This record gives sequence, structure tokens and C-alpha cells, in this order.
Amino acid sequence: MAKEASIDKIKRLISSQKNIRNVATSAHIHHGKTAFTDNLLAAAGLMSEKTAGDLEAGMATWQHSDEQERLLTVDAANVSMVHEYQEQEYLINLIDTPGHIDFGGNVTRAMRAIDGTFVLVCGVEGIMPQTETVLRQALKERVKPVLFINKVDRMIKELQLTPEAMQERLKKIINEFNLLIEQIAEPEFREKWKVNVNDGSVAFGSAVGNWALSIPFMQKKGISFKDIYKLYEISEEERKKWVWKNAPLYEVILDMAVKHLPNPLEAQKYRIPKIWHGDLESEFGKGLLTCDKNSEPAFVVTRIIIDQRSGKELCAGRLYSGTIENGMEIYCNSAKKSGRIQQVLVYNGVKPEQLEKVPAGNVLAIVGIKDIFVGETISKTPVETFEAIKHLFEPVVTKSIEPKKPADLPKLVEVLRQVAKEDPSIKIEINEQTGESLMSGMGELHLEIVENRITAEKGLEVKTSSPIVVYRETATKISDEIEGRSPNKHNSFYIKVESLEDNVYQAVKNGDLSEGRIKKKNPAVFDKLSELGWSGDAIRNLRDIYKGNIFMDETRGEVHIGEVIEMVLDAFEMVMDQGPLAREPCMKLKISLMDIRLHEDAIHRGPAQVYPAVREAITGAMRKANACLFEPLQIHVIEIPSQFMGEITKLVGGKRGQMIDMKHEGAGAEIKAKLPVAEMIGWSNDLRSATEGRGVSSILDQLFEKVPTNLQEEIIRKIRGRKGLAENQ
Ligand SMILES: Nc1nc2c(ncn2[C@@H]2O[C@H](COP(=O)(O)OP(=O)(O)OP(=O)(O)O)[C@@H](O)[C@H]2O)c(=O)[nH]1
Ligand SMILES: [Mg+2]
Repeated sequence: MAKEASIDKIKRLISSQKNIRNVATSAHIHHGKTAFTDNLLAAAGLMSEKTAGDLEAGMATWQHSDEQERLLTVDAANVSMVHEYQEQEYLINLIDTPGHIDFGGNVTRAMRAIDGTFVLVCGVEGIMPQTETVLRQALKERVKPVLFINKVDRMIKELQLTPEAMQERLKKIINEFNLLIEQIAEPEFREKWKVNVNDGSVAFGSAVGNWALSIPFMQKKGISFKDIYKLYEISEEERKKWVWKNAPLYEVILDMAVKHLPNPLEAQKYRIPKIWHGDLESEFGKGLLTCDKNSEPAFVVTRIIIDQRSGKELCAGRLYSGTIENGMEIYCNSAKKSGRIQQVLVYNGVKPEQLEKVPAGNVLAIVGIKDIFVGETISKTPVETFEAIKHLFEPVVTKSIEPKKPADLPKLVEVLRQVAKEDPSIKIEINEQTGESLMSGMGELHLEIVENRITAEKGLEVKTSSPIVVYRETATKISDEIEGRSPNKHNSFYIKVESLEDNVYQAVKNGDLSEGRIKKKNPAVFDKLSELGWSGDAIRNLRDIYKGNIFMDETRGEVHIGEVIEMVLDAFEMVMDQGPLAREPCMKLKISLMDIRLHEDAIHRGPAQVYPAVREAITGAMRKANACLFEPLQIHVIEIPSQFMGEITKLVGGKRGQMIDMKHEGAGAEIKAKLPVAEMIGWSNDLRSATEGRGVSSILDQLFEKVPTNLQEEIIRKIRGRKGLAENQ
């Protein structure tokens, strides 16, 4: 009988939810995720074994030429393979995620699609700051981690550790890893999700060497640590043979996925209450909890890829309930529109292949739906949407972008819209009048990659500025009630401005309080704010949460308030987008409307009267409340050999930075420093030259703080100059 093709096996397995594992790789940059993924694919016969994990020959999962040029992963890549374990077949849907922090948004989004992840840790470098970040990303979505300690070959050849020292080091990594789980995980998973050498939830090996081992596997095969050392005394050819027979990476790793990572039936029981906030007792809620293929479909889009030739948009994501079929009519709940599915695709290796239908519990892609965004919930009839996918950091580095040829402006607008769709971590502000649009990203590398792709893949020549920083405007005191009068002098608005409480601001930032105008009673907002100490009266006066600012209506018994409130909120949002100091966005403001005086005749209180009056009142009150600029700062962890300590202290000091913490470990040092983004342009080069290329830095956190008083005026003047603002604008 002819061997069954892998796509036929996949077709068979997609319906057997117990036999599915949706997983990812996650790790600090360059700890070996892609080499690991490539070798799994090769073993499944889905790519040639010779080139698997070979950087120069090209990784199978690298689909963009810039990844090959830079030897680094930018996009998350979906792959699927079939694995046999204890005489049953399993479908493993795997997403290989990038390690560079600029592309961390891709990791956050991948977590929504999966239930378990292989966290890779390089045995030489050990747990790195970003190991902690990726664990946070996973645990936030209740994605279960297992541990793979990679690059053991280097521990033998470079570090020349004795077998005992090696075991000590592995133990140390495992303990640190478990400590992180204890610190980060929610109480119910703190113990349950710790990894354990003896049960096989930890493996170690070499992704490029194509081998892996776990303690149970070693016991079963009678392999000792000494045998591993012998491997690096024999010829490469002999080693490959031994490895394939005794410690094949794919077998140890995929066994681990099957045994220690949950299938979608198990995972959705505890993941759904965390990522979907509707009624769990409803029919739809029950369908989600049980991953029911016969219930209403619920597909969450985690990635959008636009095919340049056909313009088709491929939406990849996770189907949590129901079944998706070719030709099916669907409804997009955030975009609020209907559409029809033209193709249903699953991954076979790296290649998407068409199927007629796919049931719940799978990672898949659909074609035919246009103009939606990542995070969209797709169903048949309108349903409560899934929680928004929020990345840990906001984009803070910005460049202006314009076409080289003015005639290409419409094309640029179209291309920028595509970019924003494909990469939700990029924020675009389009200015169709001046032609100068703004593009904000997570870091310089991020913007460079996007800019190059616009030219290379979308065929448009563009000019960009050097990086600029987007500041924030806010207030530090409380103002009096300030009057803003309409141009016809018949309407007045009295407004008070103050700084928003820290805990409320944080709740908005974390997504615990969702943004938007408050139309009717909203129990989620009510509960959260009372938990934060607000009184019922205060909560009832809340009208709008907008980009980390809030608007309160404190007026009493005003008959016409209902007729103007939407206009007042429009004006509020406009000022929050462009503050009075330098037209930078506002943050952390609490704006209260205290009183109003309106003309009796509605004709004399239209938008042309209300907008300028409210703007005048808010900006006037902001000035009274000590309006000032805040700047973005990043906290970095910098790892260096100890001898460069002096250089780093100088470098950080020269950039208005602040050392927060310092740790010595062996011949290395770990420094935590806080640095203003404005001074970090060119940071990687500076770090490289200060440490002879041996320093590594990764971002740990991001925050906004007041620009030092002596710099405020100068920076405001510079921004206003760049924007060409006149004195009274
Ligand atoms: N010696 C050794 N090198 C390895 C091993 N695994 C990966 N590498 C090397 O480590 C580097 C990074 O490997 P990748 O697989 O690209 O790492 P990654 O985690 O996918 O990198 P990003 O996606 O860019 O974060 C490459 O030079 C690999 O050859 C290993 O087991 N041993
Ligand atoms: Mg990679």
C-alpha cells in the first residue's frame, strides 16, 4: 500500500481533538528556536534533512529575505506535523516565534492561538531577561510552558564542564525557571506548572546537533551523561548516526508535547474564562469551554498576511468552537460586517493547503475576509468578542515617511494601511494633506525592517526621517474650574483638569478597564472601578475612557446635556490626541465637566460652537494644572563581561540614564538601567563599541516620566518647529 501523504493524515487528525497539540517555541533572542523548529520539520519528512537548522542554507520557516540576510526571525511562522506516540498519531501545530524584542508583539499574538509552549534556554547564557518576558506572555494567556535547555554541545566544548558541573548547571537553570513560574503564574498554576526533570517536562540537547534527551528517556534507553560527552570525541558522521538512533530531537521533544502539553479540550476549560468575558453558562459560552465542533463557530485572528500578487488577505488564527467551512457566511464582530469564506487552509509543514472544513481546536487560516484586524472574533451570528490582544509595550520610536515621487502618495496610503494590518505593533498616522505620514514601531530595527519591506516587497520608493520620539502631555496639579466660551458667546463649559489616579491609569494600560465611551450601564467597568475604590456616584459620572485619559460629567440637572454630550466627548478626544503644549498626545488626565451654560436654541449650539469652547476650557485648565511633557523611558538589562563596567556606567550616564541595579556573577555583570528613548537612538551601536561587541541589552519595561524641567521648553520649541505650528496654534 502506498504511504499515506502527510496532508491526508492531517485531514484525518484535525477532527480528533484529543490528538491535537497547539504549541509554540519561545525564548530569548538566538537561543535556537528556529533551528529547533527546522529539525522537527525535517524529521517529519517535511523538509530535506540536510539543510535543517542550517543558517546559511536558509531556515525553512524564514519566508522573508530580510530574515535570511540578518539571520534572525522577524515573523512568527506556522508549521504543522504528525507525530506517533504510543501507537497513536498526533497533530502538532507549531508556531516559531521571533526572539528580538522589537518583534515581541508577534509572540503576544501567537500565544492567543496556542495552549502550550517550548521555552528554550541556552545552556551557556542561562535564563535571560527575555526568558522572563516570554514566560509572562505565555502565562498571561494561560499557555503552559515546558523547558528545553539548548546548546549543550557548547557547554561541553566551550565551557568544558565536567559531567557533574554540567548537571549542577542544568539544575540551576531548572530551579531559576521554576522560581519564575512561581513568581509570575496565577496561584492555581504556580505549583502545577513547574517543570520537573524526572517526569520529562524538561529536556536538554542541541538543536543544531539534532539531539535531545530527558531523564526518563535516558533511563529507558540506558544512556548516561558520560555517553553524551563521548559524542563530542567521535567524528561528525558517527555522531549523527548515534544521535539518530539514541537521542533523536523530534522524538524526545514531540513526546514531551504529547505528554506534558494540553490538548485543546483540556486547555479551553481554563483558558476561555481568562480570554473571553461573556456568559459562560450561555450556549455559546459552553461551546467555547468544551471546544464543541457543533456549536457556533468562534475563530480568533492572530495574524494577517497579504499576498502581494493577488492582494488576498490570509487570516491565520485559532478556532475555539464550531466548524469552519469553505463558502460559509460569517460575521466579523469588531468590524461589524459580514463576509464569505473563500478558502480554508491548514498548514502541512510550512505550506498552507486547502481543506473543505476544519473543526474547533485547530490552528488554521481563512481567505476571503478583507479589512479586518488582528484580534477579530469571527462567528456566524453576532457574539461577545474575545478579550483584545494587548502587547506588553507600546511603540515609541517614530519616523516620518513620504513617497520619493509625490505622485505615489495614494499608493503610500494604501501600503501603510496594509502594513498596519499585517503588523499590529506598527502604529500609522496618515496625513493625506501634507503627504507626510508617521510610522511608529517598537525600536529602530523594527522600523528599518518595515521600511525595507515597503521598498522590496511592496515596490514603493520612500523617504523617511531620522527617528523622532513621541512625547506625552499631561498635568501634575489640579486646576480650578475654567470657562471655555463658544465663538458666538452664548455657550460656556466649565472644566477642571487633574492627574488621573495611578491605579486607574494602570488598569486602563493593562486592559483591565477597556477603553471607549460609556453609553449604558457597563458591569465590567463598574466592578473594576469599585474594586479600585471609586464610589458608585463617581462611577456613574464616567463618560469616556480614551487613550489613558478619562472624562467625567459632574454637571447636575442640566436638561440639554444629553444633546451636547457627544460633541463634548468628540472635542475631549481631539484634545487628547493633540495636547496644547506641542500637539503631542495626552496621557493620564482626568477631565471633569463641572457646569455648562447653553443657548436655548439648538441651532446656536452645534459643533462649530461646542468644539472650540470645550477645547478652550480643557487647554486652559491644563495650563492651570501645570501642563508638562512626559517622555518615554525604557528599563534595560545589560549583560556584560565585568571589565566593561566602567564603560557602561559612562555610557548610561552620558545618555541621561540611571543605574537601578547591578549584579556580578562569575566574570559577568548584569546591570539594570533606565534610559530615555530620546537618547537611545543608535543604542545598539553605542553598546557594541563600549563593550567590544560583547554586551547584550534587552528591554524589561517601558514607562513615561516627566521631562527634566530645564529641557521642557527647548523640547516643546523643537517639536512645534518640526510641526510648523504658529504661536497661537
Ligand atoms: N552550538 C550550538 N549552536 C546553536 C544551537 N542551536 C542554535 N544554535 C545557533 O544559535 C544561533 C541562533 O539560532 P536560531 O535557531 O536562529 O535562534 P532563534 O532563537 O530562532 O533566533 P531568533 O528567532 O532570531 O530569536 C545560530 O547561529 C544557530 O546556529 C545548538 O544547539 N548548539
Ligand atoms: Mg528564530
